[in-house]
Amino acid sequence: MFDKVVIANRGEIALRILRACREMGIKTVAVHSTADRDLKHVRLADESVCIGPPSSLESYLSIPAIIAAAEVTNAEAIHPGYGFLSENAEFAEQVTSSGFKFIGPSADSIRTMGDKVAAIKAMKEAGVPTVPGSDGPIGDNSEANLEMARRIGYPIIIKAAAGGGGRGMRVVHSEAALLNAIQLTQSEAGAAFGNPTVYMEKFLEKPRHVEIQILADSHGHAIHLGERDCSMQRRHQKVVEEAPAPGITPEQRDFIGRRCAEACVRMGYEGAGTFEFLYENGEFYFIEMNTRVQVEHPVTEMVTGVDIIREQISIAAGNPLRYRQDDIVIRGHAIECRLNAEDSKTFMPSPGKISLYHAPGGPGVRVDTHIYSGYTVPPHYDSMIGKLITHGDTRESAIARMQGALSEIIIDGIRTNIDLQRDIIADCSFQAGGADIHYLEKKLGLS
Ligand code: MV4
Repeated sequence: MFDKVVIANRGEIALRILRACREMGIKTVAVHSTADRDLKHVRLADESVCIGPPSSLESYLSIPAIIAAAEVTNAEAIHPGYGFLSENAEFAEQVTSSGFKFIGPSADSIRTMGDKVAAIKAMKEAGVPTVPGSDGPIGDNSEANLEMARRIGYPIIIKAAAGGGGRGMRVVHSEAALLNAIQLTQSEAGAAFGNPTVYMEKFLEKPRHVEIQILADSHGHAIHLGERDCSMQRRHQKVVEEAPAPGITPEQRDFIGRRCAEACVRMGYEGAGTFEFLYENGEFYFIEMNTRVQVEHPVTEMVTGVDIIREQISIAAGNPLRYRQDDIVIRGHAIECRLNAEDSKTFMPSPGKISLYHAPGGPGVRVDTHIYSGYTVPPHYDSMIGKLITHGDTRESAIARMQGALSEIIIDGIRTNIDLQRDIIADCSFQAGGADIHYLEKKLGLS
């Protein structure tokens, strides 16, 4: 096992990684900006290195600063967390060529999945169901493009190959709008990503976002940990996630999960990963793969008992997976509410000093957060300040525990989205389960 790991991230995920390292007997190095000296994990880490000014570009996104921190502390491996450099193939490559282990998949895997056209091609070859579409980049033959859209059927969606996570897409409802939409999306993609390649898919109008968590080791073994439903979102930011996804049968889970695990083995994928699907009328359609650990990983941990961060580290150290597929049993139900330092109604960020924090607790309540009374939320980074996760034998029990936790929690001094979360968990459609990806935005538009 590694002797020492650099945690190349901040906030709650840095603390989560530190906790996994501590349990594994691994020493930790916290790297932080000048705005983050008071982060909880910086205090708890064995060592800390200030890597730059508040601006992410000069700190958490600075490849040389992070590699230098690994060098001066004699660390063996670097965990990128999520966001920042976690899906940057160049970073993975430089970490490796500098003699450190990148805790994540190979640079090649990251690069392939970053190209959505290449990712979809790999999935089709592996037998993972995809959205009917162009099955490759759109060319410059207008007649052929019109014919392709006609065959797929309107509405269609044009997506940038280098996009993802909601960036670089355009829905087209009629033939009259197609050619212009292709051109526009191409030039936007060229400007935003330096790659004008676009592709076409059937636009699914009321899908749910259901994703499969996988783990794959460096010995050709891969397993899936079931699915999460992340449909409750606003502007491509997830707000509430849960596992398992309401209404998914064990047979469906087994079928789609095994396809994903098999795809990992085929591609030589190593580490944790998430296959994102749109789910509509009982069918799964692959859209993207994430090659990092995700914010919402705790709901999967709560229903499987698998420590995903621990497995990431163990896999990177070259160990075989400690689980076979038959060892994985989905037990009960888990829900996660993201806690953001933002106004519950306007969604404006609300950094500042937390004058008072009282954590909720009790059976089946997990709080992943770095905040404490007296902590100041800096204005320079994402507004997520933590996650409230509840687990119960049934979905109803997980909901009841979430309502209890949301009524107990106190965060004073800044504005938070706790009122919004109370509202969502009490919502009839949320309670019924299975709301689609547009539900929350519609609800907010009305209220
Ligand atoms: C789609 C779609 C409907 N049909 N693709 C948005 C984020 C990116 N990951 C893919 N996205 C979508 N792709 C087809 N063929 C609808 C969305 C979409 C969406 C997907 C997941 C979660 C929230 C979403 C919000 C709006 C649109």
